[in-house]
Amino acid sequence: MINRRQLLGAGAAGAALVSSQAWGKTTNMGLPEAAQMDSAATAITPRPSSGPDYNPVVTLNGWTLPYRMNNGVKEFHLVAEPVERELADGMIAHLWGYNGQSTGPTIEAVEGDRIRIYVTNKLPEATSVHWHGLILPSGMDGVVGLSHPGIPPNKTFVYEFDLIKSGTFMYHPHADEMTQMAMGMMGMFVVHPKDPTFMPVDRDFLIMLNAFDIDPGTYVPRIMTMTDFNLWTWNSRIFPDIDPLVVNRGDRVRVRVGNLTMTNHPIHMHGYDFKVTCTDGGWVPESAQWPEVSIDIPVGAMRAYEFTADHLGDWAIHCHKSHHTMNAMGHDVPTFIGVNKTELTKKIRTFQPDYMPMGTAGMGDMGKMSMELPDNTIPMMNGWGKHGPIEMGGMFSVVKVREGIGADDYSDPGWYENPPGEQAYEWTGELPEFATNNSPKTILTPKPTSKG
Ligand SMILES: [Cu+2]
Repeated sequence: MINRRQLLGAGAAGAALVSSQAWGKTTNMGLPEAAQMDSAATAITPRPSSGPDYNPVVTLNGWTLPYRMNNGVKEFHLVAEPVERELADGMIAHLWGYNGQSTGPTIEAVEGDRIRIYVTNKLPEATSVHWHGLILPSGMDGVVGLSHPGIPPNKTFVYEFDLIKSGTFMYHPHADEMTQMAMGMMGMFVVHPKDPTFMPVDRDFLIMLNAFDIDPGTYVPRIMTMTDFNLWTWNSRIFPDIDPLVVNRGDRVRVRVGNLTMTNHPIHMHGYDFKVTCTDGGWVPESAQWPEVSIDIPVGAMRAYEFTADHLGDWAIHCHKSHHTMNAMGHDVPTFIGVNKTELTKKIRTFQPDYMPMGTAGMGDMGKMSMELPDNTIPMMNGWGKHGPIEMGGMFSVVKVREGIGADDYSDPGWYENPPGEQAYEWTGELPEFATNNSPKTILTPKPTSKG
């Protein structure tokens, strides 16, 4: 059976083959084939075999849109359409997206490219595509009524412009925006620097922050919700089914995070400090890069940060708003901490035998419970780690730094095995031998602080 990685690889190889053939001179080619993706697995794009060299990004639980060359122009075909997206194993959402998925595929190209993007509208209403952050002619900017008329259902419009700067950008409709974005229409747009030696990294991860309000047992997001969403997602995926960020020790790593939700998200990564190196406005010069361990991603913005992966381990990466690491929760539940519900529980169980009292000792127990759930939903927090329930959902994943991970290997290496003496332990009255002897332990050396 061909897996998705091979399929995508074949697609990209096909595109390269097309570009090297004589019909590059043809000026009257038909629409490029619209690639479709039927899976929410992370698809790894191979490094380009022709044209300018770059290190493709890794869109967690996403993929990159294939292209073809037509007379020196890089051509893409986006199809705006209703899609079924697996937000987590066993939970499907009926969304609007692009080419079979929401979020849409990542568009990758190179600074200096001329690109032509065909946008076919298979939605029941008009749409458009705004290229957030890109510098382009006014009429290509995708604001319905202002830049050009809306793309009617069953029509295809063509956007064409030069990519004059590198960086991380986004795309989304600028037509009935509230509905179309609440339904999941968005994607990332990466323009690689023409000079492959400009700020190179070994691993380049991409996360689009998005959010949905889908009642348990239903499939379609509530589009009128303004702030009280119940599913906080990365690339339309919730923990524990967001793929880990797999990294080889010593790798230079970039994480690009775009935010098209209705609120800000402070993204916090454990185990490291990092430098903010890019916004959707452009690259941050080295002298102006600042250190962080959490980076707030404002609404309608992108932040990229970089670090060198020299600390082995399993490191949490998550939104620091604690409600954003929960799945499908209601917010109108009273607090029961310190309340003895024993008598009440007995009474309720006379007519509702499955009733469970919630939250009398906090909510941590929810991670261990297996309650009967409505159709098409998943527990609030059900990620399990090596040492028990992680008690997280939503916007959470794990940066897994290991020794000896191959350059193109992003497969999950499993849980980190803490070396002896490097895991918190229960006090039993005296220190264990590893704490009292002088055997070597991991010594963390502070980095020299930069002057100024
Ligand atoms: Cu958040």
